[in-house]
Amino acid sequence: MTDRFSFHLLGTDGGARRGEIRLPRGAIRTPAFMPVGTAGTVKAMYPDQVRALGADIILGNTYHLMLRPGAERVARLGGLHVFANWPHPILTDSGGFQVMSLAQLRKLDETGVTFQSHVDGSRHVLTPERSVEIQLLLDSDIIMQLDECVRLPAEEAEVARAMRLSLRWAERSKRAFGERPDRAIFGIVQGGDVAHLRIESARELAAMDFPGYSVGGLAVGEPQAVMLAMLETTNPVLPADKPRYLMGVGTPDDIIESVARGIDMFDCVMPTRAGRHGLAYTRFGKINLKNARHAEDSRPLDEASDCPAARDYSRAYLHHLFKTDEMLGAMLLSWNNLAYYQALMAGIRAAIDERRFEDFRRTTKEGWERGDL
Ligand code: PRF
Repeated sequence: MTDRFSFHLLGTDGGARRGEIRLPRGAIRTPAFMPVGTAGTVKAMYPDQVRALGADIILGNTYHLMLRPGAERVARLGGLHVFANWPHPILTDSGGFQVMSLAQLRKLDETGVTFQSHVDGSRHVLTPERSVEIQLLLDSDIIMQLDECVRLPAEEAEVARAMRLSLRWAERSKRAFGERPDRAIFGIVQGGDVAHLRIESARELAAMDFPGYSVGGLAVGEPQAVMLAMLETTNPVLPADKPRYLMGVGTPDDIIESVARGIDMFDCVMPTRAGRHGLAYTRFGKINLKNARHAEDSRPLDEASDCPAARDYSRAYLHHLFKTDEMLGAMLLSWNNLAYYQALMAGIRAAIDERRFEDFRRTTKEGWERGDL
């Protein structure tokens, strides 16, 4: 056990990095996938189940929790770990990205962002200082600076303006965070699809000496090749001895390709959201259980999986659960999909440890392409 945040680079294989983040609430094995628990719950999953799949950390959202139940209330109830019965590390996003995608009547200026709640229309202000305060009230272990993410495609001038605003907000966020060795605040690289803006952002943030760095503003409408090119541009500028988190990414293929370019942490709603909509991730690629071709298929999703959801229920039964809108369908596919993602991360980590990441990358992709029929 430790009383401070630290990152340890344990080994590399090509561009891929194997590491460990240490925190008072536990260690995070990297490369790591963080299941998304937006409103203090990984949807349709019990916390014990999430943990048993191998998740060392989950994500929570400032935006949702400040609206309901409110950060001060969570603090009075003992913080998010106690409230949600997740005693392990939690990373929180800062709210700006969710305001821009969910809130109404948004107004952004140098001070911060003013918006109306998507829940009840009430008016709220999020400044860099208030975002850090909320994340500390939640008792988050890894806090994000407030930033502005621009959707792509966008004009270069607009991308540059948002990136430089995010740099000024990075300084304010870091100052508001102060000296707290028991947790960490990450700066967020912006700069859209413009290489020189990404480099400027990463350099300036590195000069501020954050405990870790997030890569934001990607997977927001650009092709995968552009995202990967931006990682190749940005990652060499970031300090090698600090963790790198690619925000809101992604598909299993995005994750493997980003690990190959030096990313250590990921989060995405994809496994849980797709699961609630009838889509299963497997070693053989994606399976849409709503499709009528599964109506009499007595095979499980993957008889070789460790996950009961993949092994013990037929595709025909899963198809029936989605046709009848039964809750168990969403529960089983969320479980299957998070199991698949965590097994993928475990496979990635073992491959880097054994310096066979290239081989793992190739055979994993071959499995998706081959299918199972
Ligand atoms: N900034 C923040 N959160 C995010 C993003 C970002 O750019 C993204 C972009 N993929 C997802 N979540 N603060």
